[in-house]
Amino acid sequence: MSERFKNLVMTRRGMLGATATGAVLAGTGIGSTLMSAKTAEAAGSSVNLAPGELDDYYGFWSSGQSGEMRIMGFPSMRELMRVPVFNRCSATGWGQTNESLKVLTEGQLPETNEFLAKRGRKTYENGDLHHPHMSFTDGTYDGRYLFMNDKANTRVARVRCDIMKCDKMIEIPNAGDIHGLRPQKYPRTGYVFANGEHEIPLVNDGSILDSPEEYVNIFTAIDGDTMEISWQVIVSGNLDNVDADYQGKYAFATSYNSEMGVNLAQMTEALMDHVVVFNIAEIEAGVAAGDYQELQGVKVLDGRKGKNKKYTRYIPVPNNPHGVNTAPDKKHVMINGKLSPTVTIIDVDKVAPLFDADADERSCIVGVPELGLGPLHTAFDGKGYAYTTLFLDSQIVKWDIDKAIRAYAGEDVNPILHKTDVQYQPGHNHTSMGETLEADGNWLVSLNKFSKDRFINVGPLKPENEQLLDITDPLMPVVHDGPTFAEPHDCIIVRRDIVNPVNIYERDDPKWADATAQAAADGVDLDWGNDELIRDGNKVRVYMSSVAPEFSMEKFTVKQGEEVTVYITNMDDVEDVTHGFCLSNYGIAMEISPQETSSVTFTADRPGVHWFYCQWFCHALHMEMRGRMLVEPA
Ligand code: K7E
Ligand code: CUA
Ligand code: CA
Repeated sequence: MSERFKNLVMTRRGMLGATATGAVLAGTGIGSTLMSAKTAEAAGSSVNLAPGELDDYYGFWSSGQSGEMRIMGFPSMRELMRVPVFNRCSATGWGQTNESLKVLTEGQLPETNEFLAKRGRKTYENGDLHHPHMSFTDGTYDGRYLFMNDKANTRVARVRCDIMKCDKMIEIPNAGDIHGLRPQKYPRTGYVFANGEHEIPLVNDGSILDSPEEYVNIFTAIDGDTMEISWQVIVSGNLDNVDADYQGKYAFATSYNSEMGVNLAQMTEALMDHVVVFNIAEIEAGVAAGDYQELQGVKVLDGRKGKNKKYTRYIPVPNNPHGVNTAPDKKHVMINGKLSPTVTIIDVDKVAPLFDADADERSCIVGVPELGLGPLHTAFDGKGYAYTTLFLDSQIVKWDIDKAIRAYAGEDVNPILHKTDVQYQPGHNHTSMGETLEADGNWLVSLNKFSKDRFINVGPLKPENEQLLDITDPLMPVVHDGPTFAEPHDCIIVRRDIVNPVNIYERDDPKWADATAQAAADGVDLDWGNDELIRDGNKVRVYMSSVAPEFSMEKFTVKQGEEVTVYITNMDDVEDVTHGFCLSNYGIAMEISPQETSSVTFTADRPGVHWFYCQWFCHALHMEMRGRMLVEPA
């Protein structure tokens, strides 16, 4: 791009930005157009990366009801990768390969397996991924794992950051529909906390419908290292979002349905709902002392209101609260009011006294700034400021935490610094490194639920809109719009030096340990890529390898009705040479990345010649990379 054209583009971008914030700036006496144009230009130099330039951050994005996790380059907002998790993936074979089916099914509940088997399925085919979060050590990201929830089918999954693939998934028993999810920040993860959002009878066997007093909600702590459930706590009211402190003592979860209503009118009846505080040390002591019942193999403690005040406390807050966000000052936890135009500030240092017998639960509240309509989530810059999404006002409001606390104490100060219009109806927002002690105050992304008129029309279903705000500028100009498909709820923005994935698989990766063991039993060494067809009763195991642009087997023959497993090892150890295996008219395809082994099992119930071909463009002779499976009629 020529300098002249670049300036032209930047100026135009700046003008548009100024229009968006114009209403807010009116009367401030700031030369808004000039100012925004200037900052947009400065920010533009890193948002609009030149070809070949790399981003400073990784963005890990939820995809909501698409069920996958997405990796973004940030701040360019370029989508780099889609990592299938709760969904099925036509490209990689997630949900179809033996390696992925193992991950998808090994943590499923027995009753789920039974239920799905009746439908001829092995696992759920949809998911609703809301909250991706990285593992922590000492209050900041450590680059080991990403954890995420599935609201649709009550699951929690883990992605390995070295290969960016899901390696564990568990279905959470007893709970209804996991929503809020956050890892323990200190001393390390440790626990992954997961909220059951939708209340269900504790023993949900179909005998109870209209006795809501027998419904419960369940808070779950998962061991992030083993992905086994450590304990669960029964609570009063439902659970929405959760966050942990920086002390390793507490977790805080919002409840919008403290009423335990089953319809809208009932769920919004009370003016105050609550935040549940979980006392981790007391719960661990309760587990050690045997103060639990065992349900579906899990230790479940009773933390309902008035039952055992050691485990939980209930802090009344207005009103159907939603997001919970712990500030990097290690001290303040923000509860976003949703139906209340306020954020409630909890001081972590004032939480311990709540567990005394007759403490006033609201004594830990040190601020309740009124920010605007529909506060949902708050992000931080590490400099004492907070940034809250206002869903109804379609704005990001920047406010001063200290001033909000002083105002609550009676001082005449206004904590609000600036509001930037976003397009439209923001849910989550997130700042670079913002949920860690290393919050750097460079960028904020606003995940907007509606894009309306921001893009050319694609029909009745519109994309969502994600906007990037430069928060080094006090006016927080919007410097980028980006459409996304259904429906990123949440994201994290991680400095790139923290994330170091490999380029090529190690041959001893545990991902295909089952294949290695089966091959060894069949006298095949996968590392050497030898070809073999083993017939074992009604089962056939086909071992082959691939080196661009050929499969090691030109053809193989099986009989109709046989159960066939094809194992393929990609012997290429060249970066970026991924092969595929697509078996035509069998509905089968999978990814085989450099030095990876992938396998798939199917019944050869369709006679004839079926070409298998490489579906990942790998070589000038990629089209020629194919072979035949002959299925002889029975
Ligand atoms: Cu959409 Cu975090 Cu599921 Cu808020 S949640 S917006
Ligand atoms: Cu191998 Cu295309
Ligand atoms: Ca309510």
